[in-house]
Amino acid sequence: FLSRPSEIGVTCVGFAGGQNKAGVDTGPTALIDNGLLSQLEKDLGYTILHDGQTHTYTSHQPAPEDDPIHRGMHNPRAVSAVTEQLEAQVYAQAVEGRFALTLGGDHSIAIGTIAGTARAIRERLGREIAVIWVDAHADINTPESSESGHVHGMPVAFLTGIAREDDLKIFGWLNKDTPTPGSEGYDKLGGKVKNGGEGTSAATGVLSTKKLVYIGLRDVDRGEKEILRKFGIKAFSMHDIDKWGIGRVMELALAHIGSDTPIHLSFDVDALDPQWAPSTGTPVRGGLTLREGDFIAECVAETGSLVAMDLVEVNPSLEIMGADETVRAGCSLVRCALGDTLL
Ligand code: B3U
Ligand code: MN
Ligand code: MN
Repeated sequence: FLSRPSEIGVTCVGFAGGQNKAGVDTGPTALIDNGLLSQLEKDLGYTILHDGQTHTYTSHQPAPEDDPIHRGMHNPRAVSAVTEQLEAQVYAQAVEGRFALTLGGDHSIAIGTIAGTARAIRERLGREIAVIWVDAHADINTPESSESGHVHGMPVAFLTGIAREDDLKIFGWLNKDTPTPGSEGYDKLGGKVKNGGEGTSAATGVLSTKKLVYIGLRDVDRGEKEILRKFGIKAFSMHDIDKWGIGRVMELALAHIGSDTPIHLSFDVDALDPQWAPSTGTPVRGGLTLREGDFIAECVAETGSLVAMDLVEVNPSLEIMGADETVRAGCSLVRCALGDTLL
């Protein structure tokens, strides 16, 4: 139902405000300097559409003194403004039938990329997207469950509507079109209330909790585990990968999504073991090998249903010795997702 896109629309996001370590904003430049776009163009034959910029959205961001902590979140208005701009950019790529590739930046930017892909695919194909979230972390904290206040640990909660905000300047723009929790027929999380009874534990957001699959988890907060259980979200941890092998895990993950569903792959480079990707803000040992990471990307490419990808959390200023390795690993993941290693 989808033809292989011949064009890739690239968006580079130099944003670090979803966490507290400088340098992740230079991730896109490092990936491009390593030859990523020319590889996609020359070796894989794609047409690349890129404005040549790494966007910082500076003019859209409030001054720090105008962006106080809200519900424990750091820089909430800055993250909201950046992701709102990014949503429109990714939408504009995907609605034209281009593969939307976004290079980050910290993982808070996925609020914009996934919302943009979801809107474009709904409009272009009348379909809901599925998301494969590859990460050491679940990034599904609500502002209240988060211990850090870093929004890069919350994007999935806002996308699914598990976390909500009415203030348009603080992610309220995301759920303009979805029901307000607590309104008639909906419970406090926005879940549909059955004949006045209990909520169905289905939140309403731009992404359904049923169309989300995690791979690579190994550092999940207590509050996040509760959320995963409550909403019955499909997750393959490192334990599952050890037990079943990455081959079986990918079969199960893709079976959960179902064939012919447009897929957005959101890949946090910290899913890889620090042995292969040390230059990232929150490395966690016991992760994916480089081959397992590439294999995930290859399997998703093989479905022919991949419409968008994020590669995030490459921070070349951390572990300088390992920065090259991390950048090379990132480039490899993107190439694999675009079919490089398929014969
Ligand atoms: N779960 C923790 C840690 C974390 C999330 N994402 C990253 N780290 N990269 C949090 O801050 O919410
Ligand atoms: Mn992440
Ligand atoms: Mn992570």
